[in-house]
Amino acid sequence: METSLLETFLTRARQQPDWPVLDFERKRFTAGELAQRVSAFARALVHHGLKPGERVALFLENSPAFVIAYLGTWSAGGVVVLVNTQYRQVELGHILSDAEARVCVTGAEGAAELAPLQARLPALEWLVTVEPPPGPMPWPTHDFDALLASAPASAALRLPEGDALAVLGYTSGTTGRSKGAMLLHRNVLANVRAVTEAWRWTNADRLLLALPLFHTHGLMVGLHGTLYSGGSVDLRRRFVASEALAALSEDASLTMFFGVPTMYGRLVEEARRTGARVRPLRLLVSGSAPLSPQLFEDVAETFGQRILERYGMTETIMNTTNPYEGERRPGTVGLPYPGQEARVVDVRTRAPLGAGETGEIEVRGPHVFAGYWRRPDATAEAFDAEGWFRTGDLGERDADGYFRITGRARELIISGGFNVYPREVEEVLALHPSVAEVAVLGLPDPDFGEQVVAVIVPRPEAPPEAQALVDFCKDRLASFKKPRRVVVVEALPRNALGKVQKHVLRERLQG
Ligand code: MLC
Ligand code: AMP
Repeated sequence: METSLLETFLTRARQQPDWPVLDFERKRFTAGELAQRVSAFARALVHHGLKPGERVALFLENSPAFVIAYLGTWSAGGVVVLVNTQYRQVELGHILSDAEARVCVTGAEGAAELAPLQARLPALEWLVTVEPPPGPMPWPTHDFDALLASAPASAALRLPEGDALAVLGYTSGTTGRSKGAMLLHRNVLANVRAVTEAWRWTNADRLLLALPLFHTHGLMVGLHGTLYSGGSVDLRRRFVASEALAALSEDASLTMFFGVPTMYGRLVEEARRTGARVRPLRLLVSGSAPLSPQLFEDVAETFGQRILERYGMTETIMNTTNPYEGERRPGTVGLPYPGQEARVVDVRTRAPLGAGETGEIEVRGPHVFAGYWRRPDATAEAFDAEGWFRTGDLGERDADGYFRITGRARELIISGGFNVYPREVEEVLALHPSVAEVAVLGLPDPDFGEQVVAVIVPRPEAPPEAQALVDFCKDRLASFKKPRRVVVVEALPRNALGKVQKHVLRERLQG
């Protein structure tokens, strides 16, 4: 029995080297070609001194290079650190220094973003770039293709053990400082088995994948499932509704599409505008953010298909899913995957609740991560003595076992499937000279589901200019975290303890 997804992929690549696993921008990679490059990348890492367990950050757009660097890092015994390409100085500096990444694989823009951070990243030793860097870099820098071409012909590569660390996925806590969720090879393997089994994913499947590979949905569902099942993937650099719709209408080989609700909303709009007809696929999956029953119906009407909604998170990969066979209920996230558990507990007493009662969702099983990187305090808080993980999501289970997510125990805005922690944006805005006080919250948005809104109390001597505040955020944080709306008030509503009452602000702003 294999102990890692890497082993499954390499074994199949040996047996079926001509398996056409990956298409990207009119270039096709067979499994044999991909495996050969994965091995070359791993040999190059080892040659340059990477030791087992050391971290390699991928700050990279979707491309074959991402897949090669990802699997190649595993093959060298390394640990992949995933970094959203929109991240800027604040997030990037924190993640790369916290993970003590030794190597970073990136593009030209990424290299430009990294360069000023040299003093903060003493562990970072060298870069691999998939495009020429914008100028001289403060680290030794290797071109990706040249690195593969010059890899030594042999190196002792060992397959990872199941208990070895595979990925650090950074996810924010309520403090605004993101934490690295430690996923082991056995977590990854257990979940991809469960997902492919639940969705009847086989080597006859071909997935259109336009989700970013630096997050769970695109990577650990889309790519992992493809590699595990022996199917194939049509990988896109990014999601463009017109292009995705054209592929879904014209390419008869596609059998699946996975997306966040924002993508489905845009696809429906595009289909209505152009009258394009999507071919019936075997499976449409939505997740990462709530899919409204209205959008579920719109997709059913436009595409003739009932979306399968599922629920996951960085720490646990996939938790629950609507059934492949059986009823897919709009507004629910279905039932636990095979071999995994989920329950709802009272937020205060932590006692398990019965059907129809609302509390916090907890999950347990072989898919659940091993804890937060170098944060035993946060890890201890996140688990109970019996190994149940507190998701921070509020919900209920109905009499048939279907889970419904009704809210969040933690303060979190999900905009177009990307997470924004209000505290992180508040900390940046509080540094602006015209801001005396600030509260950030999420309000409904027709395209992104939720939007970031900043409520500001200005300093008397420095009246704020909304655009300047937005730009201030954009210079420091990922652009999707910037406020879409800035509201100026004289005072923030506070309770007797002085805590900002965001629910009062929300009511006022929506009213
Ligand atoms: C982009 N922008 C966003 C945004 N995405 N703003 C708010 N929310 C978002 N989600 C902003 C950019 O910062 C930019 O602003 C402008 O929109 C245009 O950028 P773009 O790159 O052209 O955007 P677009 O291609 O339209 O992106 C929309 C999107 C993207 C839906 C394709 O957001 C996306 O790929 N979302 C998927 C996220 C995802 O994979 N989540 C999974 C997490 S895993 P400006 O001002 O700079 O021009 C997880 C677990 C699980 O949650 O269960 O799956
Ligand atoms: P992340 O930390 O980026 O992995 O985001 C995980 C969070 O996304 C979960 O804790 C949920 O709040 C949310 N999420 C994922 N899937 C769904 C879904 N189908 N419906 C509602 N929220 C979801």
